[in-house]
Amino acid sequence: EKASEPAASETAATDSSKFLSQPLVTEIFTADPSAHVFDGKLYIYPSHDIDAGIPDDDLGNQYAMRDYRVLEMDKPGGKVTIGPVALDVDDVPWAEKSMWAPDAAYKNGTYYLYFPAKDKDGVFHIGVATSKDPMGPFKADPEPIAGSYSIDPAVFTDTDNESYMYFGGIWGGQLQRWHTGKYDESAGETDLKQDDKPALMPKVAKMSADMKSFASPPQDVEILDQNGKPVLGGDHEKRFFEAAWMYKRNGKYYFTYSTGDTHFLNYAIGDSPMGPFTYAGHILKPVQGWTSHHSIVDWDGKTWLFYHDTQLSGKNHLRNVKMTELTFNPDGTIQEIDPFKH
Ligand code: FUB
Repeated sequence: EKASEPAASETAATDSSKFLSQPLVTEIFTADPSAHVFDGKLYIYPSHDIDAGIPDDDLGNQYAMRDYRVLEMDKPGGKVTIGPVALDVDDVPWAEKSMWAPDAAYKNGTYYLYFPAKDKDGVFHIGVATSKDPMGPFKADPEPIAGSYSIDPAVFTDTDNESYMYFGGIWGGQLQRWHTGKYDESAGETDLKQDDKPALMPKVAKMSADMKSFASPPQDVEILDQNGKPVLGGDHEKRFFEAAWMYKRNGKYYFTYSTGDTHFLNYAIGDSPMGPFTYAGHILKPVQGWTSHHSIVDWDGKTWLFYHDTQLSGKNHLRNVKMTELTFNPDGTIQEIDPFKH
């Protein structure tokens, strides 16, 4: 009888939940994890998901977040500390609601929190708030960053100390409404519906030395296919949707993003932080839940992917952040992760 029992390792292999990364915190719902290493410690700047009782729609009104809380970790696999409220929408003079995916940066003794929110007219802009402590509390500037719009700011500081903000998101993120450079509500609620034309591209702007304004107007982040042609609007498995993140490795710039309605995390590689970038593949297959949003950071000798899914709630708008190791092939390409096997 003993011989017919499966070995312990075989039993484990059939139970995929044993291989899932586990939520980093369970006390609150968190999403869109932007991870940074400051002074050797890891800080995560996530969205703080709440249930506001708003039904799901394609504009994401169910993502009705109102504040931010920072997570801190001493070592991979170590205890995760949940900070107090770092910034509340009531303390942002220009913002009314929808405190979506934030990011943070550090320069010259100051920590900067960047966040998208809707103003009183329901239009997304990007705000900035500062603190002397990476956990906050942060004090918001009275106005959004001049010339900013749409969602999902990601600020990358290069080895020459220049910083860049990547941003944008279509559908509920409103990027399609800025296709002329001015807000145009008639552009609708999804994309420009031009499947055989270049897709709407994310934006990048160099930051001024004060880290609170753009040094130059935002420009397109060009994502090209293997033939050097822009990825098309109809190519939903490749085109940019939201969740920009820049990661630099061996002198190459990896522009990474979510494909939204096809639920992949993708990457495209370039030689400059301003692009262009050539599409290179998927990083993460679809997770449980509609959205996928991530960051990539080197820490403790490894490269980590921070991402989220809905393991704790089973609901799209109540997410939990996770981390898992990212592995590169010798040619610099990324080994695609199946979230149900990690
Ligand atoms: O968390 C709200 C929105 O959902 C984010 O801004 C998007 O990237 C998506 O994750």
